[in-house]
Amino acid sequence: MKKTALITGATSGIGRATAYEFAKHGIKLVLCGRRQERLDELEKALSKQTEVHTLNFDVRDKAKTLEAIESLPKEFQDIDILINNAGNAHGLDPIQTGSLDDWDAMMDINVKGLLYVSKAIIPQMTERQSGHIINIGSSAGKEVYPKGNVYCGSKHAVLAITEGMRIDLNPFGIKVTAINPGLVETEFSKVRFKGGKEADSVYKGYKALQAEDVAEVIYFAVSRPAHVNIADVLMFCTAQANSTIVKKN
Ligand code: NDP
Ligand code: 8X3
Repeated sequence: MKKTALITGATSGIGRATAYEFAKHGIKLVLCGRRQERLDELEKALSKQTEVHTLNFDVRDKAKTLEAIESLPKEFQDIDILINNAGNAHGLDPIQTGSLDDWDAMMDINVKGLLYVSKAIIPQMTERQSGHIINIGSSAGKEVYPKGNVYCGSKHAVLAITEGMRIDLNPFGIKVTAINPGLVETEFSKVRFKGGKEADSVYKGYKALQAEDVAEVIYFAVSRPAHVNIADVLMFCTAQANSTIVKKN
């Protein structure tokens, strides 16, 4: 039987590439995001390969998140694979000058949003005693870099929550995976720098990971045999050694 995946943050970057990768393999898709026109484009493009349903909600809004997931039509209700991917960095500032709004955005989206979506889906997985949750963390969840403070904090939280999920969901046979990429060339830096020109140089002078590189690893994780769980992946582009060392031309 075809599996169904729900992907948050499917309108861009890693989430979008994962939607394309999963569609190639015939996985049914529930694609989530806030930009309706992009959801419509995705539905149109991927419906040729698989069944697609889209949901428009902001993961910061607890009630809307639960309501949207509850509203799924019967044929999309049983989620086998949850990709908790929606998230971003907002700002890159030392702690003493950081913006409270940026801090709220990162904790509310990257941490609390992930929890709201998980809360809406985990009970059906425990009921069926099966499922796979993949949380998109970051190398920023494994180390801290200058001015990364709260973003790194949010991704350290994602990793801790992932490990907690793996423990608590162990009796139910549910797989839990963290995929932690380094620099990936997406809209991430545009969002981090609010469209400012600092974003232009982030991926210059070396070949960063592409969203498709991460999507392939995500598909690898979901396509392992039943007894195999890829628990934790840290992936960098070849030019990157850690959060602060990148070999540029
Ligand atoms: P993008 O900016 O390209 O994509 C972010 C996605 O998240 C968009 O689809 C966006 O959709 C969605 N999103 C953002 N805020 C909200 C919200 N409040 N409610 C619902 N959806 C939201 O970035 P990436 O693809 O790079 O990022 C995806 C994940 O990967 C994030 O968790 C990020 O932290 C992580 N990551 C990224 C790395 C990178 O270098 N790019 C490296 C390591 C991890 P919409 O605006 O339509 O709602
Ligand atoms: C995104 C990678 O290095 O910008 O999580 O934090 S980094």
